[in-house]
Amino acid sequence: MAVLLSTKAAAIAEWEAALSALDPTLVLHRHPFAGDPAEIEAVVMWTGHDPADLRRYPNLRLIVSMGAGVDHLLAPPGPPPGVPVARLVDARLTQAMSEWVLLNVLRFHRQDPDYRAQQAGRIWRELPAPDTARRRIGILGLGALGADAAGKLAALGFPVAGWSRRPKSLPGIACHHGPDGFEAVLRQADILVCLLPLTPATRGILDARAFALLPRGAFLLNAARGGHVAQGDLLPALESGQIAGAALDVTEPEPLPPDSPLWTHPKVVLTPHAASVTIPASVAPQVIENIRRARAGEPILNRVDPAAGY
Ligand code: NDP
Ligand code: OXD
Repeated sequence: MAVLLSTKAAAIAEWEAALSALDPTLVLHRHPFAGDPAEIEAVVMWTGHDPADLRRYPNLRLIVSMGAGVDHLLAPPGPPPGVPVARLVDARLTQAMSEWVLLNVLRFHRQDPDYRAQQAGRIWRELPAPDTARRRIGILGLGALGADAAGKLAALGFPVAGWSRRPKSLPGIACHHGPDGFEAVLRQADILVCLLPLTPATRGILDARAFALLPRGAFLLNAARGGHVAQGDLLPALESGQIAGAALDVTEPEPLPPDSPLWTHPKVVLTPHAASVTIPASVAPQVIENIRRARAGEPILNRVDPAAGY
């Protein structure tokens, strides 16, 4: 029985090395697999792999995402019914995302775009000093990533409110949930951070209505998925000043097309889906453990609920 790996050409050798180092007996194949489909018992995959391909393997017992997100593998027709899907929860993935969030919260909080513009014009002028205790942060998604970022921002002294699907309690964070909670978080978010999974319930959630709920001149950070932002609503919100600046790590589509106005927009900071990149050696132990569990019929770690979409 074998494991099928499916990711970018540049990353596949690193995945093979990380998994083989922990279990040299593991038989690994690369996608696309031309052998007998009955051989494949687990698929470890990233984007670019058509989920319909998962139906080809009659002995499949486990599907693993190579990232925290699973929208790519839950896309229609979805995984074969009954086959467990696992995602990654990893300390290094979490740490890297919190670094990206802190970098961009501080960038806007400390008026870095304005100071860079002043520098370009050789202008030596002090702007009004920012007040951390009054810069309210809203975090959409209080899961592995959102909860960590929220805690680190609160530790810096920012007032932090967060939003989840189900009720939640996190020390030092004003936790909200459900539709009323969404509005409550947005109404007071001077800086809004999106760390939601992309599901049918969250696609397009950052639209003109949501932007209008924000305090005028709010900043937006999106490191979740490009599909959370309603295409066409962001630019007008930036142009009107309702949103004063945006840091985007994700777009739809990716890569961002060369003619997108976001590339050169003075209020937009872009990174190429690089906020938090999976390190195969760091996550290999949980992947190997899940393969062992799938073989033994034991509960899978970080199992995804396909009905909830994450
Ligand atoms: P988790 O599953 O741990 O957390 C998801 C959070 O979102 C939970 O708090 C969940 O609520 C909440 N949520 C889900 N649906 C809704 C909804 N309909 N309404 C309100 N809240 C909702 O995910 P992670 O924190 O690990 O990752 C989040 C996302 O970040 C990933 O799905 C991925 O898309 C993105 N990501 C991006 C990376 C990058 O480099 N740009 C890297 C890694 C991840 P509840 O707590 O109630 O379940
Ligand atoms: C992930 C990602 O979901 O890198 O892990 O986007």
